[in-house]
Amino acid sequence: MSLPGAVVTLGQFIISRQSDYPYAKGELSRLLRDIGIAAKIVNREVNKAGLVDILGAAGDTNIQGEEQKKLDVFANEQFIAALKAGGECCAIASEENDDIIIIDNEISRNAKYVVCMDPLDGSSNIDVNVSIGTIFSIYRRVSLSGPGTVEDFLQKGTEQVAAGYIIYGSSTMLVYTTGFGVNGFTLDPSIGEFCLSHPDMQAPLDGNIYSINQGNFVHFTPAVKEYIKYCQEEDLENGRPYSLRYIGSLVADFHRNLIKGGIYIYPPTLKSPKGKLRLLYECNPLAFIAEQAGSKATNGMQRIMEIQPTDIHQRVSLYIGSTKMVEKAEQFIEATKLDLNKSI
Ligand code: AHM
Ligand code: MG
Repeated sequence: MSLPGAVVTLGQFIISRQSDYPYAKGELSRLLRDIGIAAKIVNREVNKAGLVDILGAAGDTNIQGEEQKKLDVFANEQFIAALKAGGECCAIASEENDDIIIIDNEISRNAKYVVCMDPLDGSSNIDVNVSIGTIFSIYRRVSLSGPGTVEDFLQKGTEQVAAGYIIYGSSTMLVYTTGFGVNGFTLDPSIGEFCLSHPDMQAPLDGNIYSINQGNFVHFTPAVKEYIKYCQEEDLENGRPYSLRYIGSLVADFHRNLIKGGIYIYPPTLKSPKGKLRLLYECNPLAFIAEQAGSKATNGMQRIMEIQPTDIHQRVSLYIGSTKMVEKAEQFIEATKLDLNKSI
């Protein structure tokens, strides 16, 4: 127990919550700690990104003779290195790698957990000083021992043991859940620690922000077009028209909507007929956090966390955010399905 008003660091908080898992021996706590360490290293580099003209661009060689890496490549390497060094995870699936990364050494080979991650999400915002994020998700392996396998990753989101994100924004935050609510930690740069700043986060049930790349309107399904029109209609009693806010970094759009109330949608488009976002690296972890905070996440028809993955890089449509808003969007999808049935 900490004294009222005392700062609680991520490390202290993780240890204090270990008793939530009477059967656990501390492996999950150590895994979360490893992710927190990598996040701080990536944060340091993200903050330096604006100095690229001074320090050299990606591909250049710096003064120490080291090659400057693109930030997303750097982030991927840092998280992989931290997870390898920690020894609590037997395999990693990353949005940046075609195949799973098997950590086949003495210590990690028989570790209990596998980690899915999008090391630096929001690629279009990386070089322009706009918020970006890291998303991660942890599963207990299904193979009994030995090197991790693809099957260890092809589990439904309902099997997640923990999930979280780091947002590199006006301040850097780490938000995570282990299925006992959602807690947010802000990095205090003066002490280099993530400190508990948003305990037991609860999302508003309803909101007045919608987030979607409306530039793709022409390619949206009739249901999505109708829902957008609904968002734009005047209905003063119910707070419409809603505000459109779209950063183009999923973590940042999700984080804002989680706190203020809102819906984020990435539906199928001509360019991405199955949706753009990845089930394992982006949708499942955020769905776990959303549900734990009282929000909702579906593909328009089915709960995201109940979708059976068949491929580690699988893409899905995503409707995520305030429960009432997601349910309203689903009503539009249901209504167009009924219309279609009538016309057949
Ligand atoms: P990325 O993993 O290549 O960065 O793509 C995911 C990102 C999300 O962060 C964001 O919400 C979305 O793609 C934006 O896509 P678009 O530019 O098509 O609106
Ligand atoms: Mg991504």
